[in-house]
Amino acid sequence: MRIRGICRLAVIGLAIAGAAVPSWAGSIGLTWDPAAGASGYRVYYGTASRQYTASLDVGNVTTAAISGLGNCTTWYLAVKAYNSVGESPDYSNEVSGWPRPEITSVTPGMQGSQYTMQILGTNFQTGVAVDVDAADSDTITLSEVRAVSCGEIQAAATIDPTTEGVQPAAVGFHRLTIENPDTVYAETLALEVRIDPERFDVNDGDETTLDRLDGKDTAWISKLHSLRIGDSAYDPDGDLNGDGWIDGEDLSYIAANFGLCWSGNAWTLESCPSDLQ
Ligand SMILES: [Ca+2]
Ligand SMILES: [Ca+2]
Repeated sequence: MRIRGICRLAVIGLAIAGAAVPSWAGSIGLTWDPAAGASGYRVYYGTASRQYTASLDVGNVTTAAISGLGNCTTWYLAVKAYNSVGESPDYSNEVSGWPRPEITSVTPGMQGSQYTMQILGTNFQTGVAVDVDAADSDTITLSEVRAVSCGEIQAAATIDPTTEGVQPAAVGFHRLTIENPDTVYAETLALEVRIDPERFDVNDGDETTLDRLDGKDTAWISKLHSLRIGDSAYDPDGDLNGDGWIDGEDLSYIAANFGLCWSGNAWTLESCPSDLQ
C-alpha cells in the first residue's frame, strides 16, 4: 500500500532534549515538531547512524523518552510519523547522544576537609562539569573536575571551614548538578556534608577547657544564642551545623558529648585525664 496523505516530519525542532523531557540513566529524551496529518509517531534507534535496530510506537505525542538504552554508548535516533494509511516513507533528521548521566554515590565530606571527591554513576563524558547550588558555592568548592571513566568523576573538594572564623558548610545533603558537554545533565541530592566534631570545642580561648567539652563551651554558645548569619555578633565558629543560626541545635552537639575529651578524632571519656573520668 502506498502511503499518502501524510507529510514528511519537519526537520527542524527534533533535538535531544535536556531539561525539557523527563528521562533517566539508560534513556534519551527527544522532542520534535508535529507532522501534518499524523496520528502518531514511531521512534527508531540504534547504535550506528541511520541503521536503526529497534523502534517504539510512542503514540500521538511530540516528546518521548526512550529507555533501556545501553549506557556510555552513542545512540542515534529518528522519528517517523504515521496515520491510518501507514508510515511516512522518510525518517526525520537524526539526533545522537549518550543516555542521561546518573549519579549513584558521592564521597561524603566533613566540614573543614579537603579531599578528592569520587562521584560514581554512569554516562559521564569527557569534559563533564560538576556544580553545587549557588547557595552552597561559598562553603563548598569543587575544582579539577574530570571524568576518569564513563562511570567515575573525580574532583578536588574543599568543605568549609578550613580555618576559624569562616562560615561552615551546612550539615546534610547538598545538590550536585553534573552536565555533559552535550548539555544533558543530572542533579541529585548526593553530597553529604558531615559535622566536624573537633569544632564542638568552641571555647578555645580558655586553656582550662581545651580538648574537653564542659560548661565553658556551653556558656560560650549560650552567649551567642539566637544570632543568625548577617547579625554583627554572629560567629560562624558557634554555628556548628552551619545552618546560619546559633541555637539549641548547636548546643545539643556539645550537650551530647558533655564531659568528654578529644582523642584526636572523637570525643571519649577515656581521653580525659584520670581525675576527670
Ligand atoms: Ca572546651
Ligand atoms: Ca546552627
